[in-house]
Amino acid sequence: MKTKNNTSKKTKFTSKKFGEDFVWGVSVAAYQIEGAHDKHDKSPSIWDSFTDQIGVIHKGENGNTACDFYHKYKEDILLMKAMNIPNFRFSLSWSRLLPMGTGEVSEKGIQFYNEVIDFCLEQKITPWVTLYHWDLPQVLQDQGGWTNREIVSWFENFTKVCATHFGDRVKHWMVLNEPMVFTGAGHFLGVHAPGLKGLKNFLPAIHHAVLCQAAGGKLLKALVPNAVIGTTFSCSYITPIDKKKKNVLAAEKADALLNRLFIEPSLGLGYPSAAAPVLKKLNKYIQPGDLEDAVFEFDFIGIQNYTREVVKHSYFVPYLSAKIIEANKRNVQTTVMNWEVYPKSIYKMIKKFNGYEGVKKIIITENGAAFEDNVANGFVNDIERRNFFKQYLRQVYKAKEKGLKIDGYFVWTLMDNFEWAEGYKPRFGLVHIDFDTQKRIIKSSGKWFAKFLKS
Ligand code: PNW
Repeated sequence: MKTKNNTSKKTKFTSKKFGEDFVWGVSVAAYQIEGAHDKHDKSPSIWDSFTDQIGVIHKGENGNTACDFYHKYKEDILLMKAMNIPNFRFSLSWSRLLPMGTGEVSEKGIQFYNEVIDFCLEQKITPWVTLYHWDLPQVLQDQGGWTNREIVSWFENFTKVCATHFGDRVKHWMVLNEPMVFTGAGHFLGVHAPGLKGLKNFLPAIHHAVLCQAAGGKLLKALVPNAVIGTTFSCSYITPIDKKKKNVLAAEKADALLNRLFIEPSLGLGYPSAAAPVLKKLNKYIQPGDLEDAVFEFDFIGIQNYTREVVKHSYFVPYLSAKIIEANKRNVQTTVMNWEVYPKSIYKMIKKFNGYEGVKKIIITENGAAFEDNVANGFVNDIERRNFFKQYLRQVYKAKEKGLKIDGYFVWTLMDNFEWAEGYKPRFGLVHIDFDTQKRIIKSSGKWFAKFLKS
């Protein structure tokens, strides 16, 4: 018995195994947690307007109050502290800082983020700031938003405001959160704000996001001394349903769109239009010099992985002739999002991004899972989520052991929050929130993570 215990102790899987320099943290986003949607000077963002529409969000929910982080940020930062979490990734609400989108800065907005940043630093938690996590000011949407090339100068102005007000204390920055999701879901499928559809919205939004990604990076570099600058990408391991040539080609197309579209122009590789010919239509929006301007040497790339996708050829999907086979049709373990639990996906993605010569560091800036949680006697025993983290982290460790670049891992997410079109149904948090009382309970996954980090 004794020897058995000793050996299991020796091989215990903890954060130590990843080395001293490995970065650990949790991620959140402004609209998903802050609430206070019209407090002080804040103007509506596209998510405020989108959630006002009927029939677009699960149960008609919205982020008006969300986790009330605006008022409860101290409690939440102390919860992080209690869980031994050393890094906190959050985003800035553009319409809180610049209610008119451009022009005059809101002092109240600046004050709120100053307080959050200062309280993090007091607690020895390092702030990692995402400039844009999907909540464009509605006033800018009224002028075309991401489809208007003017967005580049609006975004530069916003970046300048953030860099000059917070850059003295914030050294870790990410320019965009998952441009594929806000362009694809927001400007092609119409299921996220601003609810636009079709190539005429999708293509210009893609190109302008690519320009902003680099423009934001360059400005941060110029304005923030010693800044560590990244940007983040969603990514999923893509496999064809079988080895038939048409399905393999369909999978390559999906890979080009979902995994390569936004990183490759930043590395000077242009758009992956050979694999996804529909992207040739981007030429209409590309002006001379744009592909050079799209290049920026990021200090790190943030990759956000949850699942894999299985793809097959389909004549019925316009432009792509490829379709994703939903997880609930494949007889696999799924989450509340109907995403397959597939731990190897994170390893495959680390490997894929290691394949780009220009990528200097790779940090997992999001990974997590939504399961149904039950509160019993004040406890949430979320075994599935704990197992999810253990399995995915084993794969991250495998990448590290094999000598691949992998420099950090952030959990999505600190606490249950507003999950976009799915409302409050999917719970991704390490901390449970009762949205009626705003009471917080650290789940058993949160306690497990705290131990994993401390030991
Ligand atoms: C990310 N997909 O979105 C976002 O950055 C978060 O704000 C969000 O809450 C979290 O993941 C969980 O959904 C994604 O279809 C949206 O693969 C869609 C996908 C992945 C991530």
